[in-house]
Formats: sequence, C-alpha cells, structure tokens
Amino acid sequence: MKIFKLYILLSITLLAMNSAVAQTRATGATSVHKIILDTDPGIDDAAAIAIALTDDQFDVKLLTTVAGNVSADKTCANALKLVEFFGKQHSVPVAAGATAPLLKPFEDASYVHGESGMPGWDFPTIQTRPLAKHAVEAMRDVLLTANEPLTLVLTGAYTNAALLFRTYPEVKANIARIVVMGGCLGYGNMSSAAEFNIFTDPHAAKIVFESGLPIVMIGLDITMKALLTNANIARLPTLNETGKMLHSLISWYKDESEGGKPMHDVNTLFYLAHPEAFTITDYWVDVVTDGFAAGETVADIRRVSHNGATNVSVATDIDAAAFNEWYMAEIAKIKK
Ligand SMILES: [Ca+2]
Repeated sequence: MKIFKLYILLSITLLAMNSAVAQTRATGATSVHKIILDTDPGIDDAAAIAIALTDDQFDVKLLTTVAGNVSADKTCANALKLVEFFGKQHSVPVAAGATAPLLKPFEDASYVHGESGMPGWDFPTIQTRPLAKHAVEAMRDVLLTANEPLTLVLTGAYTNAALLFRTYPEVKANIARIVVMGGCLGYGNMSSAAEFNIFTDPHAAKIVFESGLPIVMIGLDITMKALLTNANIARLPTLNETGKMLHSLISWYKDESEGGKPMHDVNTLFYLAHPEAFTITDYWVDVVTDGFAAGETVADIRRVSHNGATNVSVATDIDAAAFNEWYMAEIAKIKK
C-alpha cells in the first residue's frame, strides 16, 4: 500500500514537472542568469560580450579582464570599448585583473586576434575608467554582497578565478556554478592536446577544476563543431550597427575552419540560454600542468579512478544549426 501511495505521489510530481517544463517552452519564459563574466577580449569574447550586455536574459554584475588573447591593458581597454559601444558603462562595472599567468610566462594570441585584440573597427577613445581595484577584489566584493549565488563565466585564462579561490575561498558559497570555455577531450588548438585558455594558465585551470564547485566545460569538442557559418558571417552587417562592428572584427579573426569560424566563448552563453542544445557528460577531469602535454584536460573516460566521482560536466555534443540560428537572432534583436 505504501509503495502504491509513493508511486501515485511520484506520478503527480512528474506530471507537475512536465507541465511546468511545457509551460516554460510554450511561453518562452526564461530565467535571468546573474553572472560575472571574466574575459580576455579577443574577437570571440567580443562576440559573446555583445550578447551578455544586451540580452535581458543575462544580468552582468561585473565584467573582469585577464591577460590572454592580448595583454591585460588591452583586454581591459577592449572590454571598456564594448561597454561604451552598448551604452552600459553606468550599469556594468569593469575591473582589470591578472597581467600574467600564475607560473608560466605570458604569451599572447595576437596572431589570431590582431595586435589590439579587436581590430577592424574604429571605436571612439575610451571615456570610462575601470574600477580602482583588482578584478579579484571586485569579484570578491560582488560575490559577498550578492543576494543569491551567481554564475561565474570564464572565457579567458582562469588566472583571476584561481587567485580568487586561493585568496578568498569564502566566496565559493556564493557561486552557483562555473561555466568555462576551455579544454578539449579531442584535439587541442595550441598543442596536439591543449586548448588555448587552459594552455595559457594550466596551473590556474587545475585550481579551478579542483575547486569543488559545479563546473560546465565548453571545450573545443563542441566549439569547433558549432562554427558560425560563412553565410551567417556575411549576413551580420545587414542586421544592424552591432552586426557591422562584429563583422569587421570577425573579418580579421584568423581562427578559421572549413565552412565558418568558431565563436568559442559565445557557446558559454548559448549553453546558459539553451542547455537542451548540448549533450553533457560528467567526468573527472584533471589538468596536465607540465611537460609536452601541458594544458591538456584529461577526462577519466574509463572511470577507473576517483572512485566514480566526477568534477566537471563536459559538453560533448552541440546542435550547431541551433547555435547559428540563436546567434543571428540574438544580434538581430540588438537595438544598435
Ligand atoms: Ca576568450
């Protein structure tokens, strides 16, 4: 009898859950993602920041910058150019962070993103100043005063996040989850095994992956599949001023593949907006910090270590057509 009652209760609960999901789909209602976005703009970062700053689905509490695609002074300047472009300089604070990886010497990727990191568009001289505190201090302050846990989105090297966790571990209680662009289970783009963000600061990545917080890893396995097609890139300038600006940057972007260009960082936001477009598999993931494979993210695919525990939810597949459709619609609805 008890089992029967439990069955009925479960059925009712499942029906209610299904109905709630159906209602959400029918109305298109979505929750607002309150995020701290830590970036190194960078052309694909710019393509992501455009959406983060303009779509009401994302509430950017803080934009922080780190040395990565280009040097730290340039990534901060580029973030400020973008907040001014979108008129968000009074609502979205920018804080400059780490100027170099934790241990490795800094090497930029200006051969991919141009000398400035955002070439091809004549942005006005910046009027806005970054916060008068380091990104790590700014992250701490925002997290400790947030009235609910925030999502940390990392689209550059993870140096700021690693420093934050080492210096102020108490902030972890106010982080709901971390969504990172980085890593790969297959081929790397810096070495055979390593992806750029992890390769840039593998020690920081190791600290973040061992933080104990829920982590979603959006790596090359899916970003190299979800290319923004050449046809859509060509259509960007017809959409609006934002489309023109992004098209100019992307024209300079040397990260090319057959049929289109990968918008790596944008996939973190696409994941938050449309997790149903992704296949996610939980693994234990370790980061190699030294030697030939430095920067490799090694997933325990055979599940032979760590007693079955996992620390990272890895995106292993993506609906590339849905990504393209969403991205173009997102840019088209920007009122500039
Ligand atoms: Ca980036």
